[in-house]
Amino acid sequence: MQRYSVFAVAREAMRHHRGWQRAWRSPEPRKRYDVVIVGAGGHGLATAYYLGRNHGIRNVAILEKGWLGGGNTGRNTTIIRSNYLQDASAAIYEKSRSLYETMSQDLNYNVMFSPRGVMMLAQTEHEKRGYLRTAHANGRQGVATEFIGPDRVKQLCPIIETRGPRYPVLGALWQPRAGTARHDAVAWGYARACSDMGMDIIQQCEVTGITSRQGHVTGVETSRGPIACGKLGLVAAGHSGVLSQMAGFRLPIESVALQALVSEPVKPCMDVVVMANTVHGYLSQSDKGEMVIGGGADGYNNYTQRGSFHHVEETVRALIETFPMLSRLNMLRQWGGIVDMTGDRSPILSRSPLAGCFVNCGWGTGGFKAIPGSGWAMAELMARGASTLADPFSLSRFAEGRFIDESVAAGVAH
Ligand code: FAD
Ligand code: PYC
Repeated sequence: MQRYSVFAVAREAMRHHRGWQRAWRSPEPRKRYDVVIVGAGGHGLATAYYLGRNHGIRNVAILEKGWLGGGNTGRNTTIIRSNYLQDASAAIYEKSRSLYETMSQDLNYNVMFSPRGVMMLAQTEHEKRGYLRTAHANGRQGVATEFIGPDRVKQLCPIIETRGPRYPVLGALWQPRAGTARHDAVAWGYARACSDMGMDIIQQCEVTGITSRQGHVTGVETSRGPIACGKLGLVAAGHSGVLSQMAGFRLPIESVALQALVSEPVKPCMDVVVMANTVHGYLSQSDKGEMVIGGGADGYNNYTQRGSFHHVEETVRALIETFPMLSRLNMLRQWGGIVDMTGDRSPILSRSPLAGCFVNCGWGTGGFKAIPGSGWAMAELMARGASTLADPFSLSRFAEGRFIDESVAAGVAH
């Protein structure tokens, strides 16, 4: 793999940038792989990467029906944090956040991780008590968060109206090393590293069927022909239910649209991320100057990657009360993705009823932050059959009633 560095940029500048290699190969699919991963989003690519890097399993194909990173990985609002309540969640999200800290160096690819700090506003007494509880839990879990008062909120983010008429800001749960990263770059960085390890990323290759013999997976049918495999990982976010049906089992997942929008670019006015969950809105400023805005998920199941119009209005209306300056901005564009929701708002990282077939899904509205941690844990599960980080998130928890309730920490109304 050609290394990216300041010297490489200087060298290429001298020869009119004619020497850059393609970041990843586009091979024809082979007949068989040790492992096939369905879905070249962040989680599928990270799973493949850690299978190769941590476990030496490199005869791997990642199959993608569209283009890599074109699902939720390239559609999210890039918030990274680990301020969850339950121990199992704090462990995997904090592992993930810490992997983000060194991801650019690990992958030799600038993912623009920006630990600018994330605050979750408390705008009711109930919410304040909830975040105080999370701050205490995080203290015991080794996750650095604190509850801050309204004056500190205003100091960190001057454009907030803390004395709003309906929902004054009573404080916030503050995680200073949380932040954002460039979402496409995360997918591209993993893809480049996977390709460099000899793995095949096959785009425009839709999985249409899953084959098995005597209860064990044997391969997949695809739009580019059959591909045999020893192990199969289903990592398809909002389409996980469709794939599990092909494998002959059902998942406790609902697919709904979540959308986001950005304003016209403005001068720097906000260098933290703010989530205002009582009013259902969140806000940050991109490096290009756009205000990045999101709200709650649509209230009905569907597979359209658009989102409904009334949600845009609701989100902006809610946020204007806390951020009055937004009312003067023109909105530039809006988009949506299909998120995969479980009942307890925690992911599923698990073996499945079909031997050799594993599932990684249920990240819902909050899986961008989890990409490296999830890939690390899923790779361990697929390679070794067990993983300390993944095991609490097995499918069996739904049968056992052992829910990992993160409906508050999920941070987005649903
Ligand atoms: P995806 O990136 O969706 O990848 C799955 C891939 O599987 C897709 O590329 C799809 O084409 C492919 N696929 C599906 N079916 C098949 C098939 N049959 N054959 C082959 N390929 C198939 N999370 C955060 O942590 N922070 C945020 O700020 C945040 N904001 C969000 C905002 C929005 C608007 C949305 C929609 C989501 C947001 N999320 C956020 C959630 C986050 O984006 C997802 O949880 C995460 O990206 C899921 O990654 P993934 O790799 O599992 O899925
Ligand atoms: O999980 O932090 C999050 C998030 C923010 C916006 C959407 N999801």
